[in-house]
Amino acid sequence: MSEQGHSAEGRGRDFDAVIVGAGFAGLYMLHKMKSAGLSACVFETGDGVGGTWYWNSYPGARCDVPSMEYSYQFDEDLQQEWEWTERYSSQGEILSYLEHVTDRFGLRPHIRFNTKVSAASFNEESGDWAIETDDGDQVSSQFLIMATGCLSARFTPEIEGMDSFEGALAHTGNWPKDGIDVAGKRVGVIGTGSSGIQVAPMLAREAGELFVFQRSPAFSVPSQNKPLDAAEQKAIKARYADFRAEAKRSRAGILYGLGEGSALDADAALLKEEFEKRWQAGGLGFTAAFHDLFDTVEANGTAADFVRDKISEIVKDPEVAEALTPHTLIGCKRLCVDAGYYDTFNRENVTLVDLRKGAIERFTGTGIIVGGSEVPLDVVVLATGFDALTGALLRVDIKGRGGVTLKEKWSEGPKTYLGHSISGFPNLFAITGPGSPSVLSNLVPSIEQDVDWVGRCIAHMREHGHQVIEATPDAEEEWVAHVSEVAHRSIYPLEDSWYVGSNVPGKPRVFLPYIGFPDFVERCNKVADQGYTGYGLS
Ligand code: N01
Repeated sequence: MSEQGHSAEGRGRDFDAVIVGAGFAGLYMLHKMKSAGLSACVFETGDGVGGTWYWNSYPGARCDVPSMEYSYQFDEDLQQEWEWTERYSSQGEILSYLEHVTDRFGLRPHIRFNTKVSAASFNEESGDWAIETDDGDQVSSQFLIMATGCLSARFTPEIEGMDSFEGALAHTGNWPKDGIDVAGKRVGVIGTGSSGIQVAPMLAREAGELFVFQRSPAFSVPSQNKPLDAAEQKAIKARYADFRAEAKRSRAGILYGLGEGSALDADAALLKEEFEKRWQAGGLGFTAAFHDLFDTVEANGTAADFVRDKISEIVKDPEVAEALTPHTLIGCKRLCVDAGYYDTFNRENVTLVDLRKGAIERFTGTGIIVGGSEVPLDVVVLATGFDALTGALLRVDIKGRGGVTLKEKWSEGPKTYLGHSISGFPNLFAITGPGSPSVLSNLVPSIEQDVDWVGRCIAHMREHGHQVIEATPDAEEEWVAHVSEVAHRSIYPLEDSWYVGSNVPGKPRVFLPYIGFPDFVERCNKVADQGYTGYGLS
């Protein structure tokens, strides 16, 4: 490692900062550390950069935040020069962008690929972290920065006989780099969240037969993706700073154009007109049609009813349409964005397997047994999601003060201060961790917000000769209570979803993200401006 031994403090440690993960967060964090003259190293499990966009290379993988917003803004030249080709970028284009960023800022030599961080423990005497990798290496660092992503720890359900399946089996979150040949084959997809909804229409075009195994139907709205208009791109770039600033003032940090009216004040004609406008415009702005769709069950129901009607219009077989129709709140389990998902079920080679009528019993060597009979399959795609927000952090054996593990500390749910700091775990930062806006915001600006905050904090420590920073237990308790209180002002926590951890058996039910990007930024800035209130510095 080129930076080894160049600690600014000369205290004999290997690095000032070890960063885990080379996705959007890890790359920018590395750039920040390098720019500040610190020695830093990124450890990355994969053999390339990209994080989420490296692993989720399944057919149809695409972002559902517009390209002009789902990109870095820390470097004006970068954002002016990069040309996005579509309104919503494909996985491949985002990966090319991140590779470009890596080389443009000279980051590659400071990334150790094919190396998984397995454990980290805080040394109370030296104030450093000892970090172990799965190849048996150990390095020391003052700061440990977990840039491990919100949706990176794959969730694979335990289904009897899965290992004995003789066909091809892949999780969407770990798609084989040379793809899977599905042409003319019998293909099964388990799961109908965002990943399943994106992959199914693509597989249906190639497969001989596609079987979609659905346990819970999901709400999805069309993306209406299209090539990005050159004039539109130019106009945004002409005022990019203002455009970004405007986005940051919105609830999710995305320019959805939140409707000013209440759904409860609108009559049937206005509801239909507004929702239809949003449906035609495409994307997640659908649930911003009225300002109160996440405030009350009644308001939310107006949007849910509209999509239910759409499903029955699109899907020709009424029985299949009914099986695809969720009778839940909309958007409280992450809203999906698709390219022809419901219409896929009008194809002759596509079958919906409704698991509410008969659960998956087990795999055989040649298929899946459902409700007593076998669905023969050549390929099975697990679109079964992630152990969101906490999974990637807890899968590393992290030990803080007194040898207390993060797993022990979070046994009843995650506790953080501002989403990135954890009492008892000094000098550790989690980028877009639980208790931050993260998955309820545009993740790239949220990442930049956290990285900038951590960068400023470390600079403050250097300036004032501090070696160790740690959130106080009181500040953490208050933050956890605040995150929960804000969440419970909305109807989000009412629904089962990965937002509350209910998709992973045994995971404590806690609403994980913080609702409200502008409020979060204000609070974080205030803490820094006031000299890091809620922290102990020594
Ligand atoms: O995961 P999910 P995902 N038997 O948890 C089912 C982001 N993302 O990977 O609902 C049968 O949403 C499970 O069923 P149920 C986005 O934030 C973004 O799709 O628990 N089924 C569910 O249907 C998204 O929300 C993009 O009853 C089983 C599915 O698997 C997040 O990632 C694209 C099962 C999991 O859905 C996660 O999405 C992709 C079992 N034993 C992902 N276990 C875009 O930017 C689980 N399921 C567009």
